[in-house]
Amino acid sequence: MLEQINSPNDLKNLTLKQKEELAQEIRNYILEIVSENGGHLSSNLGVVELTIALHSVFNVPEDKIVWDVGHQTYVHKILTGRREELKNIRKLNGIAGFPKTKESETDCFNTGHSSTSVSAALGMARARDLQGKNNACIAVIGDGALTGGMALEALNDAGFSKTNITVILNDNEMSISKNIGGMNQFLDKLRTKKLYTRTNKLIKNRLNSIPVIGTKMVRIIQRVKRAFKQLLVHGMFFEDIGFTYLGPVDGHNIEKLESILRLSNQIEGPKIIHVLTKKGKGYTIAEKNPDRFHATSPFNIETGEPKKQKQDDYSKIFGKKLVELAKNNEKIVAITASMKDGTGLRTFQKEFPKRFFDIGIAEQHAITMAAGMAKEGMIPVVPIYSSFYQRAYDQVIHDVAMQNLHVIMCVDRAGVVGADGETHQGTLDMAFFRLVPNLVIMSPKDFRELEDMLEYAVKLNKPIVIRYPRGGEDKKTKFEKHNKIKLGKAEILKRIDENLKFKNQIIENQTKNGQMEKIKNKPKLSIIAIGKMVSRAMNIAEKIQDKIDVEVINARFLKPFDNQTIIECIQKTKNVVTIEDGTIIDGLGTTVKELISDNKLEGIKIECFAYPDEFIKHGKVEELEEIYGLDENTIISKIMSQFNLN
Ligand SMILES: Cc1ncc(C[n+]2csc(CCOP(=O)(O)OP(=O)(O)O)c2C)c(N)n1
Repeated sequence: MLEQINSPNDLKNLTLKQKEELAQEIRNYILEIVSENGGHLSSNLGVVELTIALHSVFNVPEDKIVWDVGHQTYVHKILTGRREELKNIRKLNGIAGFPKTKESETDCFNTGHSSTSVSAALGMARARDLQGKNNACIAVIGDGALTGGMALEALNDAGFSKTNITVILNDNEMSISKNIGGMNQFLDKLRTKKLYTRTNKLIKNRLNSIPVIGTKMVRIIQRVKRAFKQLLVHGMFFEDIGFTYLGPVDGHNIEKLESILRLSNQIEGPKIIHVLTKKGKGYTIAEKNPDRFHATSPFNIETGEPKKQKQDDYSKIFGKKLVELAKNNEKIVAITASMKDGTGLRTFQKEFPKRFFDIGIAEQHAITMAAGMAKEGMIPVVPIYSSFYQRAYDQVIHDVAMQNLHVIMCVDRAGVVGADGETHQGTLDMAFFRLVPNLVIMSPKDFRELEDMLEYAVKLNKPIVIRYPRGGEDKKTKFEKHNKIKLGKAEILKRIDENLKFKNQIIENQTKNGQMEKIKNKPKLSIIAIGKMVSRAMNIAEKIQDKIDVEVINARFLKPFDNQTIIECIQKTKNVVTIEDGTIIDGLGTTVKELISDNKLEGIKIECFAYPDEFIKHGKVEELEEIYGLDENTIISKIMSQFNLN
């Protein structure tokens, strides 16, 4: 069946039984691919029937379906002509793991960050109305994403707008972990209202028995239905803010789904369809552990065990150290925006349940709430992925930094993260945080330095950013020395041998024509790096030190920056290279360049290695580093040619 589906049109003539068979084939196909490549599993297994029903009833690309977060679009990609391409999903030059407008016209809007779908679909609906068109505009949003402020802002506007928009609430009671919050409690009331469902069934049967439904009839039904609902569910929030609520409907029953979608098509104005699904549906191991299989590395299908054993990573080290610090300091609290596992807070939650707060996918709220807690004497620690910190930028400025509050903002997944691609790359945080007055910004070179920085941050009564990458330490460099952290002080890891400076050293270098050339005085170079790039700088220094006198400086702090140490180094060597895993704009390189020009340092050559001013595509981190010239070999060869030593 799967082989025959090359576009949504191929779906439209299938019988119900064929669609059910297709659903099973799609599940197996996704399971095979994700177990090989890694990726988002349980959310995709949960929306197979929903996606089939949507594409059976609606016509993309004319009708617009906006997928919130977009991690659950593998089925959509299969049904919209990308079945074969799915084998290379998330790989370099393969299709993306999220919807991309440039990939297919059936992906009507890029997503990746949560809770944007209702705003985007409402925008499209309003554009449609202004242009006199009549296509459907649909947002598919999870109950997790519904905890995000943006989704609630959009519902507020959409309900009032009276325009034709359909919100499909894909309710599996899970965010990545168990969903939380008042909205979840409210949905719980709806989930369990059997009578409510019966009312809907009644209406649906009535509607199904009428071949063409007149608008007047629909209006009457809507009125009756609303009256029923008000009786059955106290404070029917969605209806009260202007939506027609339909459901709940079994999200694994294609027939029921199609009929409720058709019904919604007949109803004017904003509609919300409450669809109940099971995360991981059809793969028992994922059904039992939906959070573990939300996003997974390659695994064995029979056992569910990962193919490669997980190594320690920065998030885990952060979590462990925080628990240790919290044991001795009752003021420490931890806040997560629905990412307790990803950010390493699971043990903290177990050990200190009262001091742990999962506040939903609501980064903005997380930061302002942290500011409130800090104002009243607690020490909030808020690990959020770099790209999701973008959401909370104003809160960092307005609520934390401006009031100079002691909030420890841990920027996890900083730098390039790999397969999740452009929406998830954390290359912008140094640039956008550097602009903010009062912030202290630091980044550790290894696990041990992260622990030291965290310990230091707990004592430092200031707004603090600590950024660290996805994954583990660089195995090639083992740092023996760990100098004490001092505010705004860099660490010199490798010094130029001062004695050698005056020896007229002669080294031999093979030139192209085979002659031996003698070079007097080795050139000198300062390599300044920050965070994970410090170990790269050390590896590079090892490899070039017999041709160049190198010193390596671990900047540690982007702000306050160690102007004095850096100026001293630069003046000695006159040649500088900076290496960072962030954008070229406004990070470490820019800081050093500004230092050179502000202090009118003359005769200095500087080359900055960083990501270009563009959105970084998906692929393995090592592949992307090579493409963007941040790998060891490219940096070495550029340094060599700078000194004509190639
Ligand atoms: C702004 C933002 N914060 C965090 C995330 C990480 N994230 C990806 S999916 C997800 C859970 C989404 O839950 P839900 O919307 O219910 O979808 P489900 O996976 O359950 O289908 C989270 C927290 C994100 N994508 N965007």
